[in-house]
Amino acid sequence: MSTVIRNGTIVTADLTYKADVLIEDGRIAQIGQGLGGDDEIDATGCYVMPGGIDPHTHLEMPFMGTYSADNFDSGTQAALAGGTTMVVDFALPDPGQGLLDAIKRWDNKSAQAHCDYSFHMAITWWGEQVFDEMAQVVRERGINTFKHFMAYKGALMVNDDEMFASFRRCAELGAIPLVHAENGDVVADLQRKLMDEGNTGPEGHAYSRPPQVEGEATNRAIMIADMAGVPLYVVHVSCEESHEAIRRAKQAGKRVWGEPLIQHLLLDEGEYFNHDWDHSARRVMSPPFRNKQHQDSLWAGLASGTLSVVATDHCAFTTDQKRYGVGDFTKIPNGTGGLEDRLPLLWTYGVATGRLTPNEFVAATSTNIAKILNIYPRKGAVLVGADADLVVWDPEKEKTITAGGQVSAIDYNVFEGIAVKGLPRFTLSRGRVVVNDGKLQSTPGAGRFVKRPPNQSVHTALSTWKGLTAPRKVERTGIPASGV
Ligand code: DUC
Ligand code: ZN
Ligand code: ZN
Ligand code: ZN
Repeated sequence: MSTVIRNGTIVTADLTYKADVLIEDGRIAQIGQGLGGDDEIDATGCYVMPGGIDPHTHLEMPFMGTYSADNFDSGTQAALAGGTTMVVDFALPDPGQGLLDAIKRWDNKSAQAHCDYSFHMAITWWGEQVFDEMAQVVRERGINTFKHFMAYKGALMVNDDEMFASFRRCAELGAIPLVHAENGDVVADLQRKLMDEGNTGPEGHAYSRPPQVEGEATNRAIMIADMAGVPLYVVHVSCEESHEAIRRAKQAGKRVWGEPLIQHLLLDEGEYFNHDWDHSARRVMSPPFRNKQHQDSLWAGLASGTLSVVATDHCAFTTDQKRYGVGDFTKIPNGTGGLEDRLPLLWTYGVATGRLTPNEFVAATSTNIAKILNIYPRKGAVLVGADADLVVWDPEKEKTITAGGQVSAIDYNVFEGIAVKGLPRFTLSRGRVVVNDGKLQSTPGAGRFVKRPPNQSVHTALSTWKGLTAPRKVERTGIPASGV
């Protein structure tokens, strides 16, 4: 059985050209003119692009007393509906839980995935078991990225000594550390102060996480990574302070990548003020939305290449779940959705406005992260031999985003009422048509885990601090991890 995508214009991170794409056994078999196949997909007037890769999702995540509402079933369907054909979720160990046990839990959740997926491994504590199991995580499970939360004190947060230990271990294993960069100590202090003063509403969330807490943590993580001799990937860069730290590091030859979210590019802090409680609480995420100057900084970073990847941090909670925080903003589950809307929004407000070229769009939504995660060109490419994870993109197709029309399981959409022009006509997951003119026809369990081997070459230029081997243990200097 073969399928041919005919009459489209192929857009990759580098090239734009007219050609047909022949797919056999889930892979791209041939690219050329006048190709034929058993099935034919008409891409007249459309772009044929690598499907989106969202490197930052939290599906069915145990967090702040509940679980995020989109699981691998609804979440990956939402992804496909919006042209995203692979997600990377975060396997989170419970306090004191081993890494391999945590991955097993994520294996169970992800059995319902409709598209291909992978995991990042979160390091939430440090000890001999973590030290030892990191090697197995990389070598046996094919996970080459380790996430560190510098915020969520008393829950997911790691201290600097733990982070330095883990970064050095990453260096030994050829893995890449990721950071959620916010100063968790300062956030906890500001939260207490705001609550004491009676600022209990969702706007307190924004006040407790100013850009400085993010800028400080980003700088700190960059310096710690430099001393450990590892590259660094900074998730959800939301402000100029953090972007500036990344720019400066890159300019000094450090290998640091920054990931803005579609939410921070388009939504601003006004959402937390002069709105009703539900409206604002639904938009509580960390980091919070920022002002227009920060948004301009992020767009400039994407155009200039100082920021590399647009993600979502998709972590959706229902209005009822958000209401856990009535009377105490620190208990509002942090997170927003975006999986379904990332590509159409970035196209409409990035490409159609002239801020990004179509090629830059592909780089930011797919190819750059495939390279960073070491799965290129199997993913993120339109090349012979690559997986046929493709989106046939209709730049003329329009819709207005509404909660009523979405696949995500929650009862609202933070982009409600925003018009998009540019949507998938077809989405293909390893050669299968899973979205046909807006209609989902995917299968739970069809998605496969994608192994990601370590990429030693990104470490080779970073050997200044060689000889600092990772410690198997560190004394905890702060309060112990106590669960989510
Ligand atoms: N931020 C969120 O808003 N939700 C999930 C975790 C995170 O860091
Ligand atoms: Zn985060
Ligand atoms: Zn508003
Ligand atoms: Zn996240």
